[in-house]
Amino acid sequence: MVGSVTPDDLDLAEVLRFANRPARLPEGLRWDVLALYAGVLDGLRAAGPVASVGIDGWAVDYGLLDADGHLLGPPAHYRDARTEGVAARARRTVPAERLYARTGVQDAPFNTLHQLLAARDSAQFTAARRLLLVPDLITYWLTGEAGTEVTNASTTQLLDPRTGRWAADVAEAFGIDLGLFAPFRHPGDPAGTLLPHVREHLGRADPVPVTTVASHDTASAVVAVPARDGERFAYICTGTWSLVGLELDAPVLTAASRAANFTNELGLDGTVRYLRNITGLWLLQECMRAWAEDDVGALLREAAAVPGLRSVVDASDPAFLPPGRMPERIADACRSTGQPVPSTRGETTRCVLDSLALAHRRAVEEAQRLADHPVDVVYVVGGAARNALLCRLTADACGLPVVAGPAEAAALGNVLVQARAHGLVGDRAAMRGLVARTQPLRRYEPSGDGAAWDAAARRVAGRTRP
Ligand code: LRH
Repeated sequence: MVGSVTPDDLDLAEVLRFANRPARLPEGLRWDVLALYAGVLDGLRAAGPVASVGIDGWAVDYGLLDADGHLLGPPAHYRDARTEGVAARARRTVPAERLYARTGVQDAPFNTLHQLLAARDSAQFTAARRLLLVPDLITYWLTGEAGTEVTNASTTQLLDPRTGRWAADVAEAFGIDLGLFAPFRHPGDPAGTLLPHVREHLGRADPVPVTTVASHDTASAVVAVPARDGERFAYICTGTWSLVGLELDAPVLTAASRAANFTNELGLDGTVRYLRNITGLWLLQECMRAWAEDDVGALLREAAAVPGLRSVVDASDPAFLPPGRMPERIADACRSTGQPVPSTRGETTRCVLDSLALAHRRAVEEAQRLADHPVDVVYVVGGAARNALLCRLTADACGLPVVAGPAEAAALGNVLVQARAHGLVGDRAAMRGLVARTQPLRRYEPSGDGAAWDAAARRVAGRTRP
């Protein structure tokens, strides 16, 4: 994505899109990170003469480097089964209460901490001298400079969200050597310049700066939430996941917050992203893969034509985390909760969308209560901003207006942080104002039919915790 930023204008153009296809190797599900890097290089070439480059990506996963700085193998996918049962064992070393009080991170099987505990006896881990989170790994390959970007580091379950520094006592209790991590860098910091062979590939003679952005894609997306200054808002960052929550000044580390499985991740300028991970459009993506269907528009039309709220599943149930057999798994979940089993693609799609809207509502409600932070509006950014049915259902379920857009929020947030580092735009409020003035947004008012959603909520109640 190439962004053009002036104090009055913000424009984003897609120059190249490539697939991110993990592969199942005998040892497990792995990311094809070389293909991703090759895609990045192709994209940079297609982008032409840009003034700065910034890399963001999904959280928690990492590559391990040996003493020569060489990658020790493809990074494991956070949906890989290697972390099964690890969290429960980890709690015997550090009790859940203490771990949450120190790191504020949700109890999820894929947290970096659990991945490290699952991997630590492997030959690969024994040889590892450096750990780079995936966006930091791409940045390292582009610049030769290793760093640990702090918004993404906050998803490892090894960071203290109150200080933005490592929770050294937690790492020590688990025997994790924090020396594996490179020094911290913060959004806006320089991250080096493109290495000579990269510049040669791009046909650039001049040094091209790489700028640290909020490298966790969700942190970048929250930067581009077009909220007005002083507005009381919740956000839903949509895509494979739905990340539903609030922007706060300080983490919420209470027992009630832990029980509700909210996470405290760091955002731009020391803000806290207080949110819940919901198994977002992954549910639909996996159904589409099973049906060999790539026309989401057709499915949404079929879903709009069938009755709503017939069957709902718990979209934050980690049972939906692994890939495979998604339509059947959704049908099983409906059957086991005594609800009608969706039998057509339209019914299954409708079940997914209703379930997501319901999970959005629950997270918006609980976040407000747990953080004592009421909101008046919900911003939907990311891919689902283009999904009118899901936005409408979310507004109805939450009983709040939804403002949808931009769909490419993570890319816009990435570009805005680079632009700020280069003196082109002001503070967070100015960035958001620029998004609001320049990007197409659509507002959905709630229909007021709260009772039907209340009844549906009761059907999946009590099934949120892993
Ligand atoms: C979204 C995301 C999310 C994480 C998950 C692993 O892409 O970064 O915020 O929880 O991937």
